[in-house]
Amino acid sequence: AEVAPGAVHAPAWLDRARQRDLLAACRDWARPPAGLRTVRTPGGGTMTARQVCLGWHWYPYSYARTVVDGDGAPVKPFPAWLGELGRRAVADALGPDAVPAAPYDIALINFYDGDARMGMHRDADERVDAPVVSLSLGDTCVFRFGNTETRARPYTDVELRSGDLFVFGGPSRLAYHGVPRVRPGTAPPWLGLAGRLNITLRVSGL
Ligand code: MD3
Ligand code: FE
Repeated sequence: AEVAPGAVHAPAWLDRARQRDLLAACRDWARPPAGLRTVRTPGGGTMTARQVCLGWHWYPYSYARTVVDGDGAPVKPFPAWLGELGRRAVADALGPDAVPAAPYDIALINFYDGDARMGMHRDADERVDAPVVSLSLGDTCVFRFGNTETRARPYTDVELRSGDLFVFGGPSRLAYHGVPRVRPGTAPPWLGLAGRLNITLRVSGL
């Protein structure tokens, strides 16, 4: 379903086996060194979703090859298979012409537990306009897709469930978006995940 120009939601894009495999990979990536961390913003706040990065390490508001705001370790490598998954996702959602020439080289993995949320923001730290690929695992969330002008209304709320794909390209690449709530206990029982996990794949242009 196209939620806005260039923003396509593909429910249940990952089958059970692929969800389980991706979760197992995320649990592995979350281990130290360069594992799961709490993100501190320059204003002194902390993000409630914790994060692990592959390929390039994101910290507000830049990218580095080491975990500059954590244990200082080199960021984990971005695996080729994950880039292939990203290209397939873009081709399925937006068509083969939308697949970027440059390879996907960043994964940001956000873990939401308890009351974790994400405020309205834009992703503007990448140097190129390649589509962002988002994959959700675990609990259902309310994803808020806004506009390119302001973090306020108008916006569209969409429920993202375990296995869903969302691709943000074209004019949607710079839209405000956020996660106002996660619905606890809604993860599929066969997955074995308490909470929610979101994997975004990006092209750095670096
Ligand atoms: C629209 N993550 O990592 S995924 C983020 O569920 C982020 O963890 C949320 O916002 C999450 O930056 C939302 C959907 C998403 C991701 C990246 C986008 C939507 C986007 C980039 C541009 C436009
Ligand atoms: Fe974002």
